[in-house]
Amino acid sequence: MELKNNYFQMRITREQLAAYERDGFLVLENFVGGDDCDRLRAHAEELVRNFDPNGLVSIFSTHEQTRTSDDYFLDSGDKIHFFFEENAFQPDGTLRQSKERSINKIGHALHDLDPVFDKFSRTEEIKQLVSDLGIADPLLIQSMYIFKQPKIGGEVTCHQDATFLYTEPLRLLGLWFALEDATIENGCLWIIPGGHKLRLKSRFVRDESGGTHFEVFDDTPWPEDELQPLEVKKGTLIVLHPLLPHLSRENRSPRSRQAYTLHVIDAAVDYPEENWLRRSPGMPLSGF
Ligand SMILES: O=C(O)CCC(=O)C(=O)O
Repeated sequence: MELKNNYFQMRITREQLAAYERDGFLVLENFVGGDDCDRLRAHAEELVRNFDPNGLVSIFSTHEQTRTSDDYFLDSGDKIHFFFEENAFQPDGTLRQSKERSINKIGHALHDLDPVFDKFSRTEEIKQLVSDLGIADPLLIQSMYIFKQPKIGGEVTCHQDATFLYTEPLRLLGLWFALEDATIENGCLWIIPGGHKLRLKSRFVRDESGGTHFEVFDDTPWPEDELQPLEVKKGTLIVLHPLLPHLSRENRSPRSRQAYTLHVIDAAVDYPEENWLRRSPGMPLSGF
């Protein structure tokens, strides 16, 4: 990746650090160059082009759908798996449109298994930022490429990232890279400023029988009237505190809203076994 600035210039300021602590998020414009965004998009498109959906499409059209698709999801912590938009299928289980327009996201180990994603994810600028935000010994735990497809891009309901990736104590960062302009129309992120001061509402955990469930600590509704849209330009990085409530709405517009997300934890904290996302012993986590 071309480095537009050296990493000393990319360090966040004291004011930005204070804003992150106060608001639970940070918007860093032009963090990534436009060409790098385009290269990542072209590469994701190539991955989808080379992906054979036949086995999976048939899975989605059988009674086994829930169990098998859950297994495919739960196995994806150390793989590159492709997940469909909920509205991608017709009642007979076939795709309504091309597979390129049907994939919701790719996850969850792109950064370790794909050289292009590895290079995008492991830069001096990201390393420095993560260190500035208090992660002393970083491990890249999860990556997702999110398409938010035109017309059928699904909603992501309000959540805290720590629900899905929990550490004890909580030391986790969510990095959300806009690969295209994100607007209200095409399904940008919405956040509750300061909402990271709310407690963790739930944890998504594996149960002993092999499935998953939500452990709920607080079932009061989110103060959704406090939600604010983050409309950002391509190349912007949004940093999310693990307790910050956020969501994205459906995309009914004719434009996609592609984004790449990376989650980083600190090697010094405990990553409980019951977290849904797991690595096989042959694929340990690594840093930058
Ligand atoms: O990009 C989106 O639409 C939502 C992503 C998100 O909320 C997440 O990765 O936690």
